[in-house]
Amino acid sequence: MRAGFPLLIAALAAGCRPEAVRSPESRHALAGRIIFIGAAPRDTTLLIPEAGEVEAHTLIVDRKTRGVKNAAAWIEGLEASAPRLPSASSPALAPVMDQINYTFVPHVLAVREGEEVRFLSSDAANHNIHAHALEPENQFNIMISSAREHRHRFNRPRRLPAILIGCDLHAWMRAWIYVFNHPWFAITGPDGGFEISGLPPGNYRLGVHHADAGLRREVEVTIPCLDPDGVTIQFTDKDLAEGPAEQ
Ligand SMILES: [Cu+2]
Repeated sequence: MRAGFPLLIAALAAGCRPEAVRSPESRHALAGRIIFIGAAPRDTTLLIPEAGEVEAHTLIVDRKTRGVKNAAAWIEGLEASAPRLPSASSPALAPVMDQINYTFVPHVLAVREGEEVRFLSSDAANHNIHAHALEPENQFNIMISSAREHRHRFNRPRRLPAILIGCDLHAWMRAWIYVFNHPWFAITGPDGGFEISGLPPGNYRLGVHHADAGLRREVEVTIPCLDPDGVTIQFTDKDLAEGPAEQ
């Protein structure tokens, strides 16, 4: 019973029952869901003359599940034991941010520090890619067309969780890139669900962030987690007060 009580408290705080302690070498997945209860923005699309109807960059809540998509979830406290990034990865496997119909696709991308990110354009129109960051090594501002691509390796932002990517030619075009110095992260799908795999047993902090809405939370989690639904992080309209995470 040495560590049983604190483990139990940490697990219950995140809505997750602790499982009997497994061997330190075992690896586990943490499932979770980010939901929003309250009045979310109603206008979730924009009508753009060049592009037609595009998704507005705002808090988008699934009506059925109340899930919040495009939020980042990550584990803190394991960075020191993170496996090294493979030095020679195929460009075909590199994370891609494309521009399709005047929209960055995906709207939110999460990568590892030092990993090569490919920026493409599938549009006939010219676009600009402007990375807004506090760190000079994470900044760039280039023109791009379907005839060329741009590659960049980001460092982990020191203060803010995500780097804002914009197109100066089309003000509604924006995206976010999260950069982590470990592999334990995920971006939520349309139902707000996420899964982070490969976690050794232990107590960690789970960070969650929605950049457009400025939602941010940290909770404690215990791995392994017996609950098949994992952790549920709930935000309400009171959490919207802080506004978007502009840089
Ligand atoms: Cu553009």
